[in-house]
Amino acid sequence: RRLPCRVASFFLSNPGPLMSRASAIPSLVLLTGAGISRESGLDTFRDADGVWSRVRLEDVATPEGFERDPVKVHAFYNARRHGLRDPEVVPNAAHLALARLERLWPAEVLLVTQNIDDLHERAGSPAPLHMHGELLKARCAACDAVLPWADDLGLEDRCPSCGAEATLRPHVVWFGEMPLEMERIEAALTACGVFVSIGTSGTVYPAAGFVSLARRAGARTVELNLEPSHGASLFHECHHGPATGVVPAFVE
Ligand code: BV8
Repeated sequence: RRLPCRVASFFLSNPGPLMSRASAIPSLVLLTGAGISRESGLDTFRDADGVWSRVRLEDVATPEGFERDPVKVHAFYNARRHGLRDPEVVPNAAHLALARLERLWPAEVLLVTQNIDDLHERAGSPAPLHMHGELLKARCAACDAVLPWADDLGLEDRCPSCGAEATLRPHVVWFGEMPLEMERIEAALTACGVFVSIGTSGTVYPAAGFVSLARRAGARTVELNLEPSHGASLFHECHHGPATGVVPAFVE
């Protein structure tokens, strides 16, 4: 099995911990953000035309906002769910390139995404780790069951798992809530050989701190983004441009 030449030459020119480590821990950790889905037609958050230019995150992406006005939050996520089902919204060349890499090296690559869309899955990624949750899933606040968000599911509906009433919420990590699977992510970051951050502004923690964690542990760190992120100076290597250009170029 050969690593795609760009990635293989990267590993070979940076032997570091990766080449000396025969471990089950992923050698390559990928982190994606909203920028990777931009060319598929989904808005980013902090670009001029981004999600937070139209609605206050405090109102729709915090537990307090949900407490204050669950109908408004429900409408916000329903609109994004419907947007995701637009036939024009399909995985792009960047999603597909990462899926190819994962298929080539299933045990070596961990894909962590801040995104709550399903474009990595639809591109063929076997098991993206959605650290901020998933738009197409609901969670019961009473029994923690996670279930598909069927179109007709309403906040007043009973939980299909425990029967509790009006306990359903989006299975999404809001500000002030702990991202999912952090222990697994941190274990991979402190043992990987290469960390690649793709399409994220480096604004939101703890994801924005992953590059420092990986670098301190000896990994090579790479940023692939439209423009320098807030953390660009922390990376060993940066390639700036649209994801559909820089990601396949890096992977191939
Ligand atoms: C937590 C909901 C603690 C889902 C989101 C220090 C340490 C720890 C926490 C904090 C800290 N400082 C502050 C905090 C609190 C807070 C935070 O980080 N605030 C920020 C605003 C300062 N963090 C939290 O609250 C997190 N929780 O820390 O919990 C805790 C501890 C113990 C117990 C309990 C709790 C929770 C964070 C998750 C919040 N949820 N969203 C949803 O609705 O989607 S965050 C939101 O931002 C999205 O999830 C999004 O994924 C995420 C990151 O944004 P990006 O993906 O980077 O998108 P952005 O628009 O910013 O940038 C896009 C980039 O793409 C740009 O750079 C652009 O140039 C580029 N681009 C554009 N087009 C393209 C492109 N690139 C390539 N090609 C293109 N075509």
